[in-house]
Amino acid sequence: MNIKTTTFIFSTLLLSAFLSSSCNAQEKGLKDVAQGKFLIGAAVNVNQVKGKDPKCIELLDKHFNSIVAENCMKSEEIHPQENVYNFTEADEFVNFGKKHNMTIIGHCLVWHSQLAKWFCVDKDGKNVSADVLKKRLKDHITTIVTRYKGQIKGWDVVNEAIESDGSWRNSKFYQILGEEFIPLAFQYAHEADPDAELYYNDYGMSDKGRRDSVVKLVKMLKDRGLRIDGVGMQCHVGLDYPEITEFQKSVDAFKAAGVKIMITEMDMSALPTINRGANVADKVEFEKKLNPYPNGLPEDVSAQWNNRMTEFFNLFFKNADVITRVTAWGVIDSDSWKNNWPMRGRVDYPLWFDRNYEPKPFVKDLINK
Ligand code: 9MR
Repeated sequence: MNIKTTTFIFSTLLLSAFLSSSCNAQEKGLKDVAQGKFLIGAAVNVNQVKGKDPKCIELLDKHFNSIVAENCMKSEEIHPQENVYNFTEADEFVNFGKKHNMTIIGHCLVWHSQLAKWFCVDKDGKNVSADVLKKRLKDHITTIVTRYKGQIKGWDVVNEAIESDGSWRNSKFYQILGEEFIPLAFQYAHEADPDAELYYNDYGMSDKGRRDSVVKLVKMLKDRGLRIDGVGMQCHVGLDYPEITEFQKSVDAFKAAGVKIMITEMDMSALPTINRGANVADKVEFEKKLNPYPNGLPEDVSAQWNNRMTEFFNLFFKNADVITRVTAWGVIDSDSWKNNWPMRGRVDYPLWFDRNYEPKPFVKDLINK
């Protein structure tokens, strides 16, 4: 072999090694970056589950290893009348998760919002008695959890029962059963599937009042010998709230209370903040000045958004001993509920992938690190 041929073979080998390593780098998804640390989840909607958005499914396969039902398991959808369950979409969701090798999360068994109209009232619209509500809660939880036993890894058992100041939300469940509805819900869920993980899930979890009350709630459930595996920190955040240090304080507090933490509904609005919570009922009228980027996010705002996402992910990785899942509340920007809340018709940029299915810069940075 002459020197020319040797050089040629050597350069070809080098080039193919380079190409294959750069291909591998491109093939890596977020879930690979978080491998061994936490799951990467996404809330999916019925269109995605039905395969109507194939590009979105590609993203799910590449970057995610967990899914949660955005809407189809809420009582209004799955249990619209006392004696009527509608499992079609929830079944499709679970089958989709199994087909795509996802860890499947159920959301949510007890929530004051999107509550089936019949659930807490009698035929005259008056609150039912405590005994009637207990029976309805038990039937609801037992039927749903039993149906998906062994297929759903964990359930958001109770969603959003605590206000920002730490007081109990004055929901119909609370009005009728007091705080007892929470241990009852955890008990019924555990009886229906003893192997399922059980979570309390809420937004605004870095608010001190809510943080302290969630810790008390976890202790109360544990003191009674009930199962609670984790606390879901929804993480619907904005460019100017919450302070990352306050978020860390809540992570520390929940860790000290002896539960796992899941970041369950992450999105970050890039628009001016109107409302710091995530209460679906809080709405305001459309105003043009509060929809400043209808045709795309300016570079400086995008940079600010990506830097702050990186800060959040740094926090997640730093606390990977206790954070077991990080779930985005949707896949691409156009899917997000934030485009319509708290003001209908805004164009927001809150998710990890843009309207063209492209990863945002912070995602690319995480993957190429
Ligand atoms: O993203 C969900 C949106 O499509 C629904 O219209 C709304 C009401 O059911 O719920 C949204 O999801 C909420 C989640 O279930 C609980 N935490 C707050 C989320 C955003 O509102």
